[in-house]
Amino acid sequence: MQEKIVQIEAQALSAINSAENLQKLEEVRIQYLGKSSEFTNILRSLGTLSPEQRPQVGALVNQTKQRLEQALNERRNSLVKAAQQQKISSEKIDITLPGKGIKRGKIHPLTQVMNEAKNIFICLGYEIAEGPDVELEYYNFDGLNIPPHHPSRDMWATFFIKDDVILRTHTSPVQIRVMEKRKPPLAIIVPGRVYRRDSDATHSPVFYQLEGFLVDKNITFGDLKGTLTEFLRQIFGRKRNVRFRPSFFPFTEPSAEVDVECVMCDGQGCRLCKGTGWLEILGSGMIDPNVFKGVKIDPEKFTGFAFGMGIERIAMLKYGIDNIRLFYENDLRFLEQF
Ligand code: FA5
Repeated sequence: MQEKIVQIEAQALSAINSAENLQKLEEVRIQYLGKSSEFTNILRSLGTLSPEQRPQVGALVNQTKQRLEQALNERRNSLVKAAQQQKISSEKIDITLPGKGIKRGKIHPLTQVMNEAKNIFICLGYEIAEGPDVELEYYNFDGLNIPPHHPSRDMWATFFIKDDVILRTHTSPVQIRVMEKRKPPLAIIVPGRVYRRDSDATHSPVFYQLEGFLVDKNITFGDLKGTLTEFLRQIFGRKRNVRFRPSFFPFTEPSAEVDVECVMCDGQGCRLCKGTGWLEILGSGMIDPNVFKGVKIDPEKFTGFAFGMGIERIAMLKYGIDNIRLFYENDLRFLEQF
């Protein structure tokens, strides 16, 4: 009996030491110390031994069992450690690898151009005023000498919200809002978003305008021409040709549109300028006496000029961009160039 126990212990120890993972080790434990193992059978059969043998064999069985349990524990610990070690080395992160850089944001090209335009006028002594995007029909049209049902309303393809409330089609309504409250001398610019039912390579349904107006005694068309020419020279450089072309706006008389030589084709004619060699960027004129009368400013005493320019058009000309939609698609490959 004793010999058998010694033999089982030797076999069990070798099985324990060669178990290569925790599952195998558990199988070894069940095989040698489990309920139906040879060892348990020996314990069960102790009763059949003589009274002299029983304590000796019993003690041997207990000591062997303790040694095997200790061997199992040691092997278990070393297998757990090895598994941890392997996990650590397989999940190792190389902290010396270069990380993903955080991209720096940039100011949108339209904001850049708007800021540049605003700064030029601020340096000329103008102050900034603002008005609402959702505007009363009165300020967008009637106050600007455009009565209801007058055909000139067709110049602005309007988005209506309800009968007398619209999305403003230009920044000119702010002229009326300011002149209702304040009296000349006035030198004001109005940056803002405007809306029209309009869409092609040079027209967007939402776009930015910068309005400006100067009202004082003895303001002439010469002041208008001088101011806008200086502005355009600062924006486009002294060499690019600019032309003033007679035009019509119900709120100015006389009126002029200002074109800048197309930068894509240098005036030769291309898709962007529709073959004309020129791109229209602003409307302007001397404020109509009817507008002054509506805001209780005496047109006999005061005169003034006003202008409204499209910021997208200026940006397209400055950077040689032939489609207005590029400004609104949020494509980083485009935006990162500015
Ligand atoms: C006006 O909006 C007048 N309020 C301008 C004005 C102000 C005239 C004060 C006289 C006195 P117009 O509709 O032409 O005018 O628009 C002015 C400029 O906005 C155009 O020259 C053009 O540069 C730009 N623009 C017009 N429609 C669009 C559009 N759909 N998308 C982008 N830019 C546009």
